[in-house]
Amino acid sequence: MAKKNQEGGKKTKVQSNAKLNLLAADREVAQDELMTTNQGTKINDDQNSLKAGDRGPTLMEDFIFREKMTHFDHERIPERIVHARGAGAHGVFRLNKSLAKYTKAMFLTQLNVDVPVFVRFSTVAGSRGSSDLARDVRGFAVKFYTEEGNFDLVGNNMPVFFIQDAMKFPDLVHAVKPEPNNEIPQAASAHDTFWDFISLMPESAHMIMWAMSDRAIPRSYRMMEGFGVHTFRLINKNGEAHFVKFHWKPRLGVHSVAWDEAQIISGKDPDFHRRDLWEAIENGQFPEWDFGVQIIPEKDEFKFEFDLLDPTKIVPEETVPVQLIGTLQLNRNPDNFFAETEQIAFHVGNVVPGIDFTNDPLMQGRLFSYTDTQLIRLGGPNFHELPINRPVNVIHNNQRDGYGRQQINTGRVSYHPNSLGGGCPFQAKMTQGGFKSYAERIDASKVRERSKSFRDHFSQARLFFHSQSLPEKNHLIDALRFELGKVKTVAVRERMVNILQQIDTDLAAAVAVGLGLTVPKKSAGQLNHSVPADADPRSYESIQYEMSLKTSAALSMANTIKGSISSRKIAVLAADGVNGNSLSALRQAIRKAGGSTVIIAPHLGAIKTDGGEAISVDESFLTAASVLYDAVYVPGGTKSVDALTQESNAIHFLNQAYKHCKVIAAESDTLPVLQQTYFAEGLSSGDKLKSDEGVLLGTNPSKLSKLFIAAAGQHRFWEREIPRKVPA
Ligand code: HDE
Repeated sequence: MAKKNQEGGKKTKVQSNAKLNLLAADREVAQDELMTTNQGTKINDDQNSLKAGDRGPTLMEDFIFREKMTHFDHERIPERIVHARGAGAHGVFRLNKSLAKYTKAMFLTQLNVDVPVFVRFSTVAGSRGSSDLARDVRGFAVKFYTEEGNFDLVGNNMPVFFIQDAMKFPDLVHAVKPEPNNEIPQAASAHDTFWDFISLMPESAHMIMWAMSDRAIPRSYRMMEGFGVHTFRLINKNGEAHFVKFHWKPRLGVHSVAWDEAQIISGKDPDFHRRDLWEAIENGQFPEWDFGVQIIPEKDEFKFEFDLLDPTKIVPEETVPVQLIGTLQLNRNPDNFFAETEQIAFHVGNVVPGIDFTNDPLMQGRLFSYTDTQLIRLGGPNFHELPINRPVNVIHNNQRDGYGRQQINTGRVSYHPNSLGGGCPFQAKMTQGGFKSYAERIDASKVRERSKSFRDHFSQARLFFHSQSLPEKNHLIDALRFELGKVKTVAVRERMVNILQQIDTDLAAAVAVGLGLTVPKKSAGQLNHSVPADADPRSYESIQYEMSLKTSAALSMANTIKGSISSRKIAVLAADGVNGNSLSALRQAIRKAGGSTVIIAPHLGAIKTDGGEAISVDESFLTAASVLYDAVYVPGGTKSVDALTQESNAIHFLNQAYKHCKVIAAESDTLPVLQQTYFAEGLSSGDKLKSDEGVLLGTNPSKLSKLFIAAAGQHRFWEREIPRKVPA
């Protein structure tokens, strides 16, 4: 098991190749094999069913046809009720700072051990075939196959949730899903039932800020943060507990697309995120995240202005810093989407010794829901035997039988205690790694209540809004105007404006203007709208705190990691006669910086450079669209410039890239092309585009490509939108 780490010379313990390559034994690789039925009978003709005469009826006895058709008829399983649309990948987790002081979990204490993981990213509301780019929360679920059993961190890309008690989850999901009479709209929260519910749930105010922010339209799964959301517990060897919040921090930073762009991508490439993850891994550009923890001693439980058990609250990073303790790398695509990504079954209750739960009422409900959902989705109690769900350690217990049982248990003993089976399997003592629940003391009356400490609904929503940059605030306001604009019931819009007013008056006013509403006067801590007759008034009176923290830098994507174009896709617009020297220098520079270029031309096949070299074309203007790329470069060359000037799709491409605040660089002889765009109309040679460092015009191609790469590393120039002159 122990092997020398070649690079560092350090001893690296690896969980054996067989374990890392989790599914190796179950992967079928067809190699010169003959076709058989599921019973092993070799098939001689897979083209024709058995008939009474070549023009006669098909015969019932055709077991080959019947087996094939029956299997096909049963190929679909129920999709997940939420998070149906997703994509996943295999990888490894490696710890670089031991948490032994806080937990006995081996995977959080043993350094340099490669723990296999499978990660599934998802949207929440849409069906399995819906677009990746819906405005939605993203699931970020990680299964750690540790030596002590599976630990599932079933998180999201947003650190809080809409509701505080699991009892409300079916209502939330019914409200956001397509409306049941006509099943419209697909994968969208912009409709009456969702906002009706939200407008009556002040506790969702904080989550709404996140869901209406650009976090809900990520550029890539690889550029999202992940959060465990709930407060968990870590338990150390001495049985001492600490509270913990889990975080994933993407090495590529947190980046998003524009809402208009997201909607176009949904049509041009609804698999955009799935494809992006797949291609990055195939290209060896393995996505990576740092794993972080916020640790809080038990004695500090009541030190905060909010309740640690309330899943609509964050613990600000300024209050409790995130310690980075390990890395996650995704490095292998699944072999089979269904067998792995579809059949993986996560469960918040899959924990290992050293990790335990808290009384967060949302978490408590999840502890029931996940197994329950797998039973119907995966057809019985043996879903843990599916290769993707099996732990890497061996399992022994007295559970038997059930649909689809794989394991062949031997012997006659399936009970405990027993003497006939020698007492096996034995219960594990704590010294042998047996799981023992944290003995939290509980002395309380049985009540259907929510703690008063859960009643502050707006102060963290305000903290989030105030922490956003100006472009981010504008996007959030636009998103609310869009979503509520799609709501037809005026009373619902009005109620939402009232909720927003509790968060921030300017925010409420800006949204109200877009909806043609006036903002009523604010009355402290009370919503101005009527609540349902049978409502519990306590849900509607919010105890208003002013958080001592006014802004948190960690909440704004403007402060994220920037500066690299690693794995970014650069569109190069070219035609016959393109300047071959500058094109090849550009491509080399971009490759060196970790990005890739896609040549987009008026036709597929190849184009000839001014020096006669044939360059193969990746996409035509018909198959490509500006929204699918991170930045655009237009190399010079007289003939190419002439052709692009005539190509209206090339002009549209540039206009759209500009609208979405992307970096555009053009060599100076391409001026006639730029002059056709709305943003550089009237530009004459020698002019510089005013006040926008994201649009570059240059005479010296090598200098220009350097400036271009540096600018593209900034991702977007959102400030471009601030004068609000960018057309819709
Ligand atoms: Fe889930 N959730 N959830 N959820 N959830 C499911 O489990 C549920 C919640 C999350 O890629 C379901 O296997 C309840 C919070 C992810 O397979 C279901 C409540 C968070 C995934 C379920 C919540 C999540 C799910 C549907 C409120 C972030 C996809 C299919 C009490 C911390 C995992 C399934 C994957 C999936 C129930 C709230 C994350 C029905 C009852 C909060 C990432 O069991």
